[in-house]
Amino acid sequence: MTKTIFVTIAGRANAGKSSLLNKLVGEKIAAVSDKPQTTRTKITGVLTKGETQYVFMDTPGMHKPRNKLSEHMVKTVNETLGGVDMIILMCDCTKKTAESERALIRSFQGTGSKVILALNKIDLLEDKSRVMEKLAEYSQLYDFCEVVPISVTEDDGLDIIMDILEINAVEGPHYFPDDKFTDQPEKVIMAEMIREKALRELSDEVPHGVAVTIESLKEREDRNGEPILDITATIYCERESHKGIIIGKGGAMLKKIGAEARADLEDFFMIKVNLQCWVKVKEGWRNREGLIKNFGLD
Ligand SMILES: Nc1nc2c(ncn2[C@@H]2O[C@H](COP(=O)(O)OP(=O)(O)OP(=O)(O)O)[C@@H](O)[C@H]2O)c(=O)[nH]1
Ligand SMILES: [Mg+2]
Repeated sequence: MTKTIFVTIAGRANAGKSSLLNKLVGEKIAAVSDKPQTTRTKITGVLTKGETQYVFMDTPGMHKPRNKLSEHMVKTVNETLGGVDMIILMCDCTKKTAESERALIRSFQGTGSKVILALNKIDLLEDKSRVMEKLAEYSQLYDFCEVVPISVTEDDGLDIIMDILEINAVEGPHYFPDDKFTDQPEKVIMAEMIREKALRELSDEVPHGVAVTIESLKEREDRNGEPILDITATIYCERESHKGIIIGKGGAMLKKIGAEARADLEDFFMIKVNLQCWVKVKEGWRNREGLIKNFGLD
């Protein structure tokens, strides 16, 4: 008999939710960076192991909305909390609890949601007894069904999470083909790989106002008869001054972002890639519904 479990991964920004999704699914499907608000939409990752299919939903980091885009992001989190079998609340055990996090936990109250508290980044704790303090602190906020200290980057404790999920999986059909690992279209994965590099390379306000779209995709043969994929992408930003920063001196920054993205794209799609990136300005797009919709972020 086949089994399935739907799991929402939620928590404050930068806690390591997308890192967890990628690690559990075993594929790099969600962008990861040290900048808060890296994830902007719900990203589904699927893992089928034996009879059990795990459907993970990564969500944007919970925060106080500052513009129309972040209103959509917070709405996405709230919508993704309902109707699932389990929730993993990802916390950063090196940080104090935030109000946005407490608000998220309050929203579990009265719903009877089964929530696993994952205390992430334990590799960064010098004093391991801090884990117990964190556990006590969070346990006052909600009756978590399990508490697991983990480190996603060190692959520590993730087997315990998988065991808990396996036990909680329910008999029923698999909702995705067994070899599928995400519901994200190819073009979205490509755009996110480029945006991730922009997030990692740029600083201050610039990366938060970046959106990426794929304009064209064409497979052809290169001079040696090898297959090559031509990708044209547009990197949008909010201001003329940001455009200059993204392009960089003599085009150096854009070249760097492009080269890093190309390496990832070639790894993921297992084909040689020729990537061309253009930079355009869409003034204040994060507050313009039409543009948010165009970028697939509504
Ligand atoms: N040291 C350490 N760093 C981690 C761990 N897990 C994630 N990180 C880092 O934490 C940062 C944030 O990771 P993400 O996976 O993007 O976090 P997120 O919760 O998805 O963030 P948002 O999408 O912005 O909400 C990245 O720099 C990760 O490499 C961990 O276990 N230990
Ligand atoms: Mg994320």
